[in-house]
Amino acid sequence: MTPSRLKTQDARTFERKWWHAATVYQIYPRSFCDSDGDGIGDIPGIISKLDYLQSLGISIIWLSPIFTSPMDDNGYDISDYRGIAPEFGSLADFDRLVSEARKRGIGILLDLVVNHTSDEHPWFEQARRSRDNPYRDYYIWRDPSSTGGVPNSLTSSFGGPAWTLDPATGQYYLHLFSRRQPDLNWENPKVRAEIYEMMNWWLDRGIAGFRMDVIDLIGKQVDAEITTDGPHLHSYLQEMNRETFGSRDVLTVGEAWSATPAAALLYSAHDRRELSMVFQFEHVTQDWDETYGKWKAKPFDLVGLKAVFGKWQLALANDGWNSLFWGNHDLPRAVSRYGDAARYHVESAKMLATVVHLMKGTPFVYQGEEIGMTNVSFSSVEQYKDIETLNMHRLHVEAGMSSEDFIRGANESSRDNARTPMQWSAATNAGFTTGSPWIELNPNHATVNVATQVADERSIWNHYCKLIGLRKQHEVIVYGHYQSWLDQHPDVFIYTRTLQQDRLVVVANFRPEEVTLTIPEELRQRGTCLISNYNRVGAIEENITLRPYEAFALLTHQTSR
Ligand code: TEU
Repeated sequence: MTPSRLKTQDARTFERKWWHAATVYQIYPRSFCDSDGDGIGDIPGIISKLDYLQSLGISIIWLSPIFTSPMDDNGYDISDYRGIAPEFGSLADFDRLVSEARKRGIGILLDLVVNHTSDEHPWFEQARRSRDNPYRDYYIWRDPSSTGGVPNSLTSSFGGPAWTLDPATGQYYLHLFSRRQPDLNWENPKVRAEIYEMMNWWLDRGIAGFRMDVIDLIGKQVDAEITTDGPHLHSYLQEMNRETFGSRDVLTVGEAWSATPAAALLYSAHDRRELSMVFQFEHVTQDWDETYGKWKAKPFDLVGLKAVFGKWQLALANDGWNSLFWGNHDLPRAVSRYGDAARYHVESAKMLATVVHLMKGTPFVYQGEEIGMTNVSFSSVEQYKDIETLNMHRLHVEAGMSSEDFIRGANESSRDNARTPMQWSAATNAGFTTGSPWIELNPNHATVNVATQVADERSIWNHYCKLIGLRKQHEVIVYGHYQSWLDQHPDVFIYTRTLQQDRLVVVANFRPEEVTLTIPEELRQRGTCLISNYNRVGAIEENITLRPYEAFALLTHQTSR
């Protein structure tokens, strides 16, 4: 069954890649497993959980940054690209992680944060010494405006201007994130050469590829106030591909908040020689407010959400590749956001997993999602640790909002929702640490934890195992053509995947109540029920009643249809 190219019902043939049938698991090292009792997760802790990850069935770990860092942004501010942060372990620990993971058929994806460094990186420490320092041009400096203020109106993602004055040299430097994350100057060929050399150094250690932080920003044109999709972006990525991973069989995932389907094809089309895929957020931002973004979400709109998923599935049907996910370390917990964690925790978590895992693309599971971990319910700002949340709290309170109102919103949208410690068991601190955790645990670890779910055949965890396994068994899940049905239905998501004689029908109810609907004639069929979060068996009839958050997938072989 494995010719290297596969004719699908989509117009073009796909060259098979090892990561097409793989599932990625994202680890946020600080919050995953602490082996030495300092309250912070570490690499030996991750190694101790590799058997667990192997039993889940994943093939790749995306490790959020583990490099030396003052941790202003939990490691997304790197001060030594070749060093491991001491709280996470040593380079020897990292090498052991790569080899132990490989023994279990798991590759390690490193988080490449090269839009910016830490202000403690030696390059920046040099650069700020004088205007004629050889490292000055590694960063982006501008004179004050004619009125003595910031050079222009670019703002930081974490609030406030993107410029900070360096008093010693009298110029401003650019930082699209915190002032402790100065942006590198990608227009400087020396910067690019240093980065490529560093990437090759890690590739030579046997990693499986890179997730590339905010890669859509590296082509920026500061004076024109263009940050995303700058004119040199794709030529830099083609150069990077040539100079580093292009000759190696690795996976590269670019984080691109700005990506449209057309842009995604520029990054990931087969002949472009750039990246394997982008991680784009249109489904995530679909219900964000135009002005206040995630801090003010609009009511959930399934019709809009289905349209976004469908648009991406079709746009990359013949070339390029999709990443599939609900959450990551920057986003709230999926079951809290899209499901009903209070009344239908298990049902809604399984439904959400079913919907994204059976689409075309590579699924990403964010740590704890496989047991349905939920958002926090913090009541004071001191419980929050995330720089973005703390900055936004200060700015909103300065603008007149009460701290309580802000926290109510943050409990739904803060990045810390995803960063509470992994819930391994019902033991003290959920088995995450024997010390005092760097951020409070979610008290529901008494009931929501790995130990309980691994032992329970009907758990969310076992549902994820099944979905990850199905992708390895059924080519229709990997390569089948996507088509959506009943696009205007406000409660139910139905799509089919078709490959040669096989057709998979996926049906999901997004509501906490029963929904009855009439199934289009073409979809009425008998088949094998591959997965279900209730006890659905193998038939879809004219009238069907879906239970709250019910989801199932039926596979039919054409001759039996
Ligand atoms: O995120 C990019 C980014 O744009 C986010 O900060 C986003 O604005 C925010 O999370 C929305 O709430 C990447 C990393 O994933 C993030 O953790 C880092 O803080 C950021 O880059 C800077 O490196």
